[in-house]
Amino acid sequence: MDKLIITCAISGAEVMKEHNPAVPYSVEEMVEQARGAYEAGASIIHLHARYDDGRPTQDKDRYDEIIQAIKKACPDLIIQVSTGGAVGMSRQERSSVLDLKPEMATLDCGTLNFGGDDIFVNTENDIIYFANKMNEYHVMYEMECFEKGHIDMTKRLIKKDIIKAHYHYSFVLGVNGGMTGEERDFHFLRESLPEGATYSVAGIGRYEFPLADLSVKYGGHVRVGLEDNIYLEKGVLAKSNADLVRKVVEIAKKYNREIASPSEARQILGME
Ligand code: KMH
Ligand code: ZN
Repeated sequence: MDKLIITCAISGAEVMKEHNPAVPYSVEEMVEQARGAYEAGASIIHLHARYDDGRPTQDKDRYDEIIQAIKKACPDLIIQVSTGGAVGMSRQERSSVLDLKPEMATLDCGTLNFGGDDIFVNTENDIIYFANKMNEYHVMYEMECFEKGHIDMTKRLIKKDIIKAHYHYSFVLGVNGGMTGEERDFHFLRESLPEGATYSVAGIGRYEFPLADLSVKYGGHVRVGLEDNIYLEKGVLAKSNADLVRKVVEIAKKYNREIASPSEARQILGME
């Protein structure tokens, strides 16, 4: 089995300090949370930029400021920027961060309800647009799939040579409007992947650690972080993103799975 790649989604676009005071907004807070996650065992940071007042933004200058500051603190950490942004943002707004030619970015592979009246829109043409831009800029993409139809979409785009190897997926499960994160959902998705693909799981809310456990056990990778879940255990808020990463490291010990460094993560994902 490959070593375990832990991704930490430190900020998100929806979760606020009112939900958990550790959610970072300022550049300094982003660095503090990224460094803590890295020192705890994360090799990838999934990043949504925020303004100091907490508003999510896809402004590339703000991203640049945050990325440079994190790189200064943790030079080898892999920074995966979000091209999902926040619900309601346009394709152009979401993709402008790619002009920075980041090392890695998310590629959201389908539309879904996103709680209440919200819809997270990713049409086929959106996906093609993002994939083409990432191919042009040599950005490694992680394909976010919120349900099985999204994997099927990637397979169609692989056949058309729009999505290119190495195929790395993230199953984001438990969104209110997407697929749940029960054990059978996990097996259905991983058995549906194309040959040679790697995958990570991101369980939302109560699904975070049960899914992490399954993925560690079956050779997948894991994403945790305040974007996805604010609790260390039922009723106990995580004090930091690092708290959540440390819990995955404990799960890995249970299965004798070693943790990948950023450089090992790059090798596993075919990035170098
Ligand atoms: N904030 C969600 C609407 C991604 O980062 O690529 C979308 C999201 C996915 O978080
Ligand atoms: Zn995200």
